[in-house]
Formats: sequence, structure tokens, C-alpha cells
Amino acid sequence: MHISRTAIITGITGQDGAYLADLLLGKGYTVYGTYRRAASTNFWRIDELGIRSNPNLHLVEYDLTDLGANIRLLQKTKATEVYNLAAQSFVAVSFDQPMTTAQITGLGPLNLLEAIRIVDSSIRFYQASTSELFGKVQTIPQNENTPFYPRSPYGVAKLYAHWITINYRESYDIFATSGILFNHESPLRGLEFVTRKITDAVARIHLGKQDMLELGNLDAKRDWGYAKDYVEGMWRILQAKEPDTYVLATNRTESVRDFVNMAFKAVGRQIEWQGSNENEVGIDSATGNTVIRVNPQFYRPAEVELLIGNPTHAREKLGWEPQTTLEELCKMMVDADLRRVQQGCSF
Ligand code: NDP
Ligand code: GDR
Repeated sequence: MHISRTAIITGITGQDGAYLADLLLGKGYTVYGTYRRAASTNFWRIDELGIRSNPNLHLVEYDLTDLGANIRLLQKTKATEVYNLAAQSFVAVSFDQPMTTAQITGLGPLNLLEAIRIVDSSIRFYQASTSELFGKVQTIPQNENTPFYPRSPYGVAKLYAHWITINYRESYDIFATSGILFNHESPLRGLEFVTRKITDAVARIHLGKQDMLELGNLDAKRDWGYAKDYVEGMWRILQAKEPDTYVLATNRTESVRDFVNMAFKAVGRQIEWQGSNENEVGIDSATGNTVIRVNPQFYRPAEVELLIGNPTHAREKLGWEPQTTLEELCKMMVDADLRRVQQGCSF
């Protein structure tokens, strides 16, 4: 199906922005992808996907926190769909930079919504909401009706963005949607997020380039899916008849420790766990080497202990379902990292 529409993706240099651009270009869209001015550019993800030179992709310098820039972006592109993926998205950093996180992740989306209200209120808007809204979970599994209890400045900022999106839907009849997405990972995940930190380290340890990996809370449990499946869900959310809020999740939860086991299994190794809490270590059963240590430096001031989502609403209304198992995802990430480490890549 060829769709000759124009879409804006804020945050095309991020994991989801790159996959979504690839998806939309494949459907025939003209895509305006925004990036931030920086001393050095950061296009490795769109390069990995081979889309940087696609004639239908236009890269635009932009900052979400600048209202004028948002207005001009909409005026210039005449886009009919806006996917707002830009954010300070790392939970741990939000404790050190709460104001910056509030300005970008919380208030940033309001700039876009105001721009839509001013320029053309028929533009469809997608807001990247998050399972971090549930935070200290009160019901298992979480769905669109589960109460929110964010546990970080990031979660609190996203809560504002989530509700202001709903408020603009209800106040101004804007097609403003929100996807409450649970963690989704891929070989394009940033190295600081736990899954990629693990798969990169497992590749290095397996290839003899690193001895050990330090992690924080091994007991945290997440509902991890594959980012490529989730950007398909974002697109479907914007194509629906009515604007709405949807949970996208796999309905399976595993601990960080489980993910470590899975990643080592992908290179044919097995981990034996000894000790507890800060003294827990993971030992490679073939070599007897300690390959995992806990470092409390990676603990968070307030933790989200357990997330597991119920994507029934998305399945029933959008026909969306995750297509990739966690084992497949983990293996895909480990294989990509083995290749990168062998090639000497730094990302
Ligand atoms: P990334 O951190 O990989 O990407 C974030 C993007 O936002 C980057 O392109 C970044 O640019 C850009 N950005 C940051 N600040 C600004 C700013 N002030 N102006 C313009 N652009 C900015 O995140 P993901 O791709 O993983 O996530 C996409 C969105 O989905 C985020 O909003 C995230 O919070 C949310 N989300 C993610 C989930 C996940 O599991 N991945 C789950 C639920 C929600 P730069 O490269 O310059 O830093
Ligand atoms: P999260 O992802 O906070 O869920 O946010 P992250 O991968 O950073 O942490 C997941 C869990 O792992 C625990 N953990 C560690 N985390 C990191 N980063 N590094 C470590 O060494 C480590 N050790 C244990 C964390 O404490 C946490 O419990 C991601 C982001 O993409 C958000 O933008 C998004 O909204 C949510 O997912 C859904």
C-alpha cells in the first residue's frame, strides 16, 4: 500500500525515530525527521537502516522546547501526522537533571500541541507515553485504566505530557493520541539502557575484550518487546477512526537477572548466581570467572520494580500484536553486538 502523506518524526536520531522513519518511508510517506544541533551529528541509527539518503527523507534541525521552531516546522512541512518521540528519555539521568527533563519531556509536547492548535488543528498527533507512568504499580497487569504512580522525574514529566495530550483532544477536538508503550529494545537501543548494556558487554566478554559487567538492581522486572513491532503500533494508533490511548506491551515480564542469563545463553554460556543484594555476583560456569557484579551506583533513588502490560485494547481496536519473542530479541541484539565489537564500532 503506497501512502503519499507527509509526517513529522521528532527525535529521528533515537531508536524509535529511526525505525518509524524506515516504516513510513517504506509505506511511501514523505518524512521530516528532526535532529538537534550538536557539535557532532548522531545519525548512526538511520545509517544502520540505510535510509539517510532516501529522497523522501528530510532532516530538519529543531528543538522541541522552542515554540517558534515547532510552529515553523508545521508551517513549512504541511505534515498531516506528527509523531512526537523526542524526549530526555533516560530515567536515571532524570534524577540528576529533573528541570531539563521537565522542560523537554514534560513541556516539550505542549509546544507541539500549541503549534497544531495555531497552525492546523486537523494535524494528527502521537505522543510517546510510557509504562513509567504506572511506576509503583497497583494492579497487575497494567492497562489503560490502571492508576498512575510515577517514580522518577522522567515519569512525572511524561505524566504531564500524557494528560495535556488528552486535554487537547478533549478541549480542541485535536486528533491527539497517546501510546503507553512498555520497554522496547533493539540493536539500535542506546548503550546506557540495561538490555543493550548487557548485550554489548556479553559480546565483549565472549570475544575476550572485557572481563566483567557492573549492573544495578537485578530484581527489577520489565515487559520487554522489540522496537520494530512497537513503531508499527504507533502508526496504527494514528490511523484509527478515533483518537485514543493504547497500551502496547507483550504481557510477559522478566527480571534483569533473567535477561543476563538469556544473553549469555545466546553465546552458549551459563551463569551461576551467588550472594545476594549488593554482594550478588554472576559467575561464568565454564571458566569460573566473575562476569557480573552489582554496583549500587546504578541503583535509582526510587525504583519501578515490576511492569507487565495488557495490550488487549490495541489488539481489539488496532489488530496490533507483538511479533517477536524476548529470546529472539535478545539473540538479535547479542548477534548485532558481536558484529559491532568485531568491527570495532563505538555505538
Ligand atoms: P531515545 O533516547 O533513543 O531518543 C530520544 C530522541 O529525542 C533523540 O532523537 C534525541 O535527540 C531527541 N531529543 C531529546 N531532546 C530533544 C529536544 N530538546 N528537542 C528535540 N529532540 C530531542 O528514545 P527512544 O527512541 O527509545 O524513545 C522514543 C520516545 O518514546 C521517547 O519519548 C521515550 O521517552 C518514549 N518511550 C520509549 C520507550 C522505550 O522503551 N524505548 C518506552 C516508552 C516510551 P539526540 O539524539 O540529539 O539526543
Ligand atoms: P527504564 O529502562 O528505566 O525501564 O526506562 P532501563 O533499561 O534504563 O532500566 C530498566 C531496569 O533495569 C534496572 N537496571 C539498570 N538500568 C540501567 N540503565 N543500567 C544498569 O546498570 C542497570 N541495572 C539494573 C533499572 O534500575 C530499571 O529497573 C526505559 C526508557 O526507554 C524510558 O524512556 C521508557 O519510558 C521506559 O523504558 C518504558
